Amino acid sequence: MSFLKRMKEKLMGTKPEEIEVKQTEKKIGNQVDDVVETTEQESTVPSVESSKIVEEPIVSEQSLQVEKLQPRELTAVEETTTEVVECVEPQEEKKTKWGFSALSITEKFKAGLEKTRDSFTSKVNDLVARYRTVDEDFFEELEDLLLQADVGFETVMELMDKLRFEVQRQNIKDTAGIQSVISEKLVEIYESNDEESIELNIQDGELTVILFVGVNGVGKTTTIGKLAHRLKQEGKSVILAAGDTFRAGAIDQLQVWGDRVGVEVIKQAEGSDPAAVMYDAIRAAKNRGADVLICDTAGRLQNKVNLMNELEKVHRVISREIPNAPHEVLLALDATTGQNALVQAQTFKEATNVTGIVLTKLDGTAKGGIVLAIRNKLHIPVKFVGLGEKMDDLQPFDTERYVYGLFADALDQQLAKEEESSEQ
Ligand SMILES: Nc1nc2c(ncn2[C@@H]2O[C@H](COP(=O)(O)OP(=O)(O)OP(=O)(O)O)[C@@H](O)[C@H]2O)c(=O)[nH]1
Ligand SMILES: [Mg+2]
Repeated sequence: MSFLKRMKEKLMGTKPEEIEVKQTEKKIGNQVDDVVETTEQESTVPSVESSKIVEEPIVSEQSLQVEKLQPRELTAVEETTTEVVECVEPQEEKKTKWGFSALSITEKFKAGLEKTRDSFTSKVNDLVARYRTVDEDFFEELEDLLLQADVGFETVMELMDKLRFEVQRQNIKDTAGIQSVISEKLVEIYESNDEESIELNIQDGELTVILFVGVNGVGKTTTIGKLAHRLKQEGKSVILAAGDTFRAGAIDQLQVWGDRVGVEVIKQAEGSDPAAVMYDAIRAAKNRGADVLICDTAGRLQNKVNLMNELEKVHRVISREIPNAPHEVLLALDATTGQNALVQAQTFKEATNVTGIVLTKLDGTAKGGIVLAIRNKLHIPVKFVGLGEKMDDLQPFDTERYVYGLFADALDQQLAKEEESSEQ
């Protein structure tokens, strides 16, 4: 079977783990009701905008925007809620374990990668149209395009070697259809590097602690809200810990997400010790018999020594209460910062034991190739990607869906051609 047919089957088909969810449909339905109720209470949620920004030294413009963006986000919740209801009801046979249809997740990747597709893929398409036959000049130009999309030097070199080999092996002369060969090789490269699972390390019957780290403005708090929503949809009880006691408004921002998703937020006054918040939160989570505790942290500790000290202290308090915790340390990286994200990752990797990466704002960059560079350079699995600002815009990273998102239209066309010629 051709690569495209296999891919189509995988993306559209009902996989075994997707069937499981049908049994929990009722639960998902109830939880959607919960979300609706939460939305109705939204007007009582304190607006983060009203909290003063007192901080001076490292307030970036980007983080100020976070506060300004709040009112717009609140309106988006209503849309999100409607969308969830729509997804849950009509397409039951395609339900995945997340409660969305298999097809709609693929479409989310496609929509989230639109900017990358518009820039990178359209250039590949132009190249294909200009060259027609595969030769060394074509390969060189393709190599440049891949480097511009932030795919990363090593990955590009590996891909080019594989492409040259495949073109020779299959005696491919025509550039038309090369997108499918590139896609196949990208999947191969990504999966061969995939030493660790992207599954969250969720403890069975015990409290799981997930710690979020990352510099300011990358999307930690937003991702925590989205992840809480996702876990709640899976039937887990979730508690949030407001460990960013440093930035003005950070606690309220997490509380807004807590109210929106319908989960409790454990917090203390601004300026208090984050380790003390973690201690309280673990106690509360244990008392309530919660399944997952997700901890927010401050993103302002640019200084490596401060960062190490603070993370070490938070870590110590958490593992004193639960020996194997935190079970996940997720590093949020902003895809729009390109190569800078790789530098940040390196710093955090030295400061703490990062177990996974959440690559946020993939929808906001034309250089979505960064996913591949991160995987290849850091050897830390990208566990989730942020494909938008809404509650259900956080998706587990999926190589096929990602690659499909990169080349969607070209692959659709090629598949249609393949299917047509196999019918004849
Ligand atoms: N388009 C898009 N925007 C996102 C995504 N994730 C987060 N954002 C936006 O990024 C901005 C910053 O997000 P926050 O969650 O406040 O970031 P943070 O890392 O908690 O920031 P600090 O608390 O300042 O350290 C917000 O406006 C979010 O809505 C995403 O996947 N896509
Ligand atoms: Mg935050």
